[in-house]
Amino acid sequence: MTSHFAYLAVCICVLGGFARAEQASIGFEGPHEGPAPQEMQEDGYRIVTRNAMISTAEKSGDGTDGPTEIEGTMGQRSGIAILRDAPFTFVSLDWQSERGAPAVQVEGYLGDLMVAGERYVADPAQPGFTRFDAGVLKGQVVDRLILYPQRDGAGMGALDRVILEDAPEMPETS
Ligand SMILES: [Ca+2]
Repeated sequence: MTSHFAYLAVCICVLGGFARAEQASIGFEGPHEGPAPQEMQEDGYRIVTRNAMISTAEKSGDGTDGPTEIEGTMGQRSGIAILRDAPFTFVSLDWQSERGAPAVQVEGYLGDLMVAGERYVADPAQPGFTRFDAGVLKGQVVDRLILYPQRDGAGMGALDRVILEDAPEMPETS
């Protein structure tokens, strides 16, 4: 019996070593309605916020990864940083218009270097969240992502379900 268990353990380790890069979905779940905590944790990532608000199902939350969503603070420049020591890539985010055609700016960094940035605009005619796939940031290895969700007189948006993936062991040098 013991040897069988040992064999099984070896198989699991080998399979784990060849497993596909794992994805995480950041859903901003846990905090209560109101100002977002300055720092929170989810799926092994640190989330650091500035001027951000949590909206829950009790109010307007209708998120795509759990009922809670995150938004900017009305009329202020808001920032949401998602980071961890192990590098990762940005896959997609869900963004919706609550008024107007709000933009969310996404910037990816590796160390002090900004790798790339892109901007998504939610269509006011589209009800609910729209999934926006990474464009120039697709496949780019980063260790920090900073999101700037718009919420002002010109456009109000809500953010949820930020999908991140483990970076490949050997980054491509194309
Ligand atoms: Ca959520």
